[in-house]
Amino acid sequence: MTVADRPLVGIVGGSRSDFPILEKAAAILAELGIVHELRVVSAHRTPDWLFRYAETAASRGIRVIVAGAGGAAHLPGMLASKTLLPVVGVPIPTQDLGGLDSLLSIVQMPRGIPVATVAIGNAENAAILAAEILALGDDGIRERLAAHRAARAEAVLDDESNADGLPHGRGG
Ligand code: RP5
Repeated sequence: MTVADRPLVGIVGGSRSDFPILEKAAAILAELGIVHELRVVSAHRTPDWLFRYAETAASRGIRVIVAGAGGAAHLPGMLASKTLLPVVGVPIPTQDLGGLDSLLSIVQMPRGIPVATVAIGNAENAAILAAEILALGDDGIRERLAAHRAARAEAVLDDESNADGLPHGRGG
């Protein structure tokens, strides 16, 4: 594996059942041309693997970790406690409590060990935030992010409901 092939973002889920949500983060990173990996790392079933993943991530070239977990979701916080890399937490929706349990478990980190937490199930925003962090030191990613955002704005402005000729701030 060359340096260019090494993942910059590590996406991890507490269970393979989290992948349908986390694959949305992977899709955004792919759109932005950011190399990433997607792995299962369970805090309560494989704590030793969690520690090893966190302790080796930076030396493998990972720059941001996106961690999704559901229920008593301690994976993002535990990863954050074992690495200085920024960790973005994705609360996974749950059957019994709708993901409020995941959200509160991830967002309510005690002081000193932050986890940047996105909305329940919103893995897309986790990927965009990871890209924004990487863009601080990478002009190519910054330009692709700007284009990505502009394309989303265009999609709203081009919606057929806006086709009545009213000026909408795009020089019209
Ligand atoms: C957590 O428990 C995972 O993050 C997942 O969201 C939840 C349920 O896991 P499974 O029972 O589907 O493996 O560890």
